[in-house]
Parts: sequence; C-alpha cells; structure tokens
Amino acid sequence: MDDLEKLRKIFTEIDLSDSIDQILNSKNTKFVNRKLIWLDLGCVLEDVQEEIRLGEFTELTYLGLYANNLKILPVNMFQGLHRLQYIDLGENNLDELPEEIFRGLEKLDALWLYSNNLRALPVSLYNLHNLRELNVNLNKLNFNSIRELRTLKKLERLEVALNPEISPIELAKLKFGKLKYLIVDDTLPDGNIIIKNLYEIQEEEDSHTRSSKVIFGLITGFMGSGKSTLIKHIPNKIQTDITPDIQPRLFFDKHFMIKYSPDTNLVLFELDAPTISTWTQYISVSEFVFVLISEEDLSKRDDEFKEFLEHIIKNRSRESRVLLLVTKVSKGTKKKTINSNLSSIVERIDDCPIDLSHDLFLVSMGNPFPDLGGQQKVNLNEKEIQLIFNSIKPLNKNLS
Ligand SMILES: Nc1nc2c(ncn2[C@@H]2O[C@H](COP(=O)(O)OP(=O)(O)OP(=O)(O)O)[C@@H](O)[C@H]2O)c(=O)[nH]1
Ligand SMILES: [Mg+2]
Repeated sequence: MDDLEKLRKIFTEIDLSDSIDQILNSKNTKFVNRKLIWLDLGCVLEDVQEEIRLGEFTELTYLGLYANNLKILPVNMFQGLHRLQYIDLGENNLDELPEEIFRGLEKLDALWLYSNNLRALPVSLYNLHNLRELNVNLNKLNFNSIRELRTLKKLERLEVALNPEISPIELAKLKFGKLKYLIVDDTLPDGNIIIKNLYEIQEEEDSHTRSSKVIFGLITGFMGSGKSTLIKHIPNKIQTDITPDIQPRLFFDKHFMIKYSPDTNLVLFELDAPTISTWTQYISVSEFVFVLISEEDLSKRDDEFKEFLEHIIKNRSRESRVLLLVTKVSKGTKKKTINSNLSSIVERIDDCPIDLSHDLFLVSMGNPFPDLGGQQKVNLNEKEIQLIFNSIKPLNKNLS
C-alpha cells in the first residue's frame, strides 16, 4: 500500500473521509516518490478526540495540526516519526503536553505552539538540540520555562509574545547562545500593544547614539519577484522610524535599517513596480536601487521590464547605483543566457549606468518549507545575499 492509500484508510477509519480532499489539496501536503513528506491536518480535526496513528509515515518532515481545538495529545503522537522537522500545533486548546511527547525527534527544526493555554513546557522539549525556531506566543508560560531554553544551543528564533507572566525586561538580561530573534510584546503609552524583536530594539538604541548619517536604498520589482523574501534574509536588520522626507508620506510595506559604515546607516524600503511609477521622488532620494526580476518574468515580460527600468534610470539621482537581481533562478540556468537577455534590454535604454559585470546578481531558487498555520517560507542561499550586500559596502567590509 502506498502512502496515499494509507492516508485514505486512516481517514475512513476515524470517519473523516470528507476531509481528505481538503488535505490533499493543501499546498502543505506533499508526496515525493509516493511517500508522504508534508501533511497538513490544519482545521480538519475539529472536535475529534480519536487518536490518529501516523507512525507509518516514516518520511514525514512536516506535520500541521493547527487550529483543531485539540485539548490533549497522546504521548506517542509523534512516535516513529524520526524525520519530523516542523510541527505546527498552534491555535488549539492545549493546557499541557505529555513530558515525553517530543522524545526522539532529533531532526526537529521548528516547533509552533502559539495560541494555546500552556503553563509549562514538557521536559522532552528541552532536549531538542537541533531546534532552531520555537513559537510559544499567546500562552500562559512563566519566566522559568523560558529561561531553561538556554540549553538549546541552536535556537535562533524564539517567540514568547503575549504570555502575561513574562517580562521583556527580565528576558533581555538572559544570554541565549545563537538567538537572533526574541519576539516579545510591549504596551505603548496609549494602551496599544506592539510586537517587537527585543534584539533589534537594543541595537537601534546603540546605533542611534553612534551614527549620525543616514542614506536610503530602494528595493523594487514586479509583484511576486521575491522582494519580501530577500528582505527576510538580510541579516542584522534594525527597526527604524526614519523615512525619506517626502510629502505626502507613503506607507512602507517593509522598511528597516542596516549598518552601512561605522558612521552611516542605510535605510531600505520596499516598493512594488506599480507604486514606484507614482512615487517617483523615492527613486531620486535613493543611493542604491535594487531591482528584482524573476527568471520567468525576465523571459516573459521583457518589454514591460525595459519600461520599468527606464523609468528608474530617468528618475534616479546621478550618484546612485542601480543593481539588478535576477531571482528564482533554477539550477540548470546558465549565467550567459541571463546576461544576454539582460544586455539586450539594457542596450536599448539611453544613458544606462548598469554594468552587467558589476551590477548583476543571481539569486538561485530557494527551498520552500511550511510556515505557521500552513503558509510557506523560502530559504535562500545566504552566501548570495552576502555577496550582493558586500558589493555595496564602503571599504568592502563584510555585512555582519
Ligand atoms: N520556490 C521559491 N519561491 C520563492 C522564491 N522567492 C520567493 N518565492 C515565493 O514567491 C512568492 C512571492 O515572493 P515575495 O517575496 O512575497 O515577493 P514580493 O516581491 O515581496 O511580492 P509583493 O510584495 O506581493 O509584490 C512567495 O510565495 C514566495 O514564497 C524562491 O527563491 N524560490
Ligand atoms: Mg512583498
């Protein structure tokens, strides 16, 4: 019996065969060589208390059990699933977990437990030595259960917002090994609550006192060209409220700062291609313009892209540098092909400052993997991102 048949059988047994289409149609359910590797059971198990036996799906790497109203989980829920890398248990009604529930999950990379009623974390969680991401937002955890997480040496992202007993001030004093993101909540004077990365806030305060100058950079491209995905991968982003002084103000989708040189910060912001033709002034204040185009769009929408590029070049400041990033480049693509496609566009633009040998970068197709509540994230090649940002640095210093 292959995994698809097994899955049908299990769902018939627990009287949920109506949900099978929803499960199979989810983009977070995937088979490779007839083996089930991602299984999205989000929003399908409502009120079902039966034990679902998944131990036969030995190749499973993602299991989504979010939004199911689950109150209890059996201790052997994940038994035999040694390849699991991502488990999403968010938006349930769990108030405790069996101590040994995560035992043996050596490969677990991300665990999402947001929006439950957990007062403590099970012992087996503190032994997940490969865990990189843990999300326990919106629970009832106490400070001790978070402090103990310092034993997890690979943890990079920890989200503990909206746990009423946990104080961000106390958390800030803890030293975690590799942590880059410590997400907490903060109440503003007007009573509103904001969610922030505690580490970036601290950086911001330091850097304001050390640096004086600010320069701007624009990240643009067609819809879906991967702007937000690229931004997610830029290391050491600092939160900022500095924007170019242009009226009327535009709401920026993504807007952040990175350190450019010891006395200069670079504020980067994202604008879509349709927005940029209206907000021409944002081009003229930018010292760097990053133009993203996916490999697919480059061959299909070349005329449109030429017009878009022309618009940028016409409105840019004379001192600015325009960088072209071809994204989602598949493995087999030759750089030569992309180069010749682009040069035929660039050559048709008057007074074009782009030198393809210095200003062109290829961002290869990243690996997609599931995110919270059945969305998808993409892992890009970090070295390529480094290369792009190193090329704009004064003194050629590493971006770190
Ligand atoms: N497989 C794969 N998917 C990618 C890659 N880069 C981006 N994506 C996916 O493409 C979609 C669009 O990416 P975004 O980063 O949101 O693109 P954007 O330019 O910010 O798009 P808008 O803000 O909507 O204009 C998302 O679903 C990404 O997950 C990649 O390198 N590989
Ligand atoms: Mg975007």
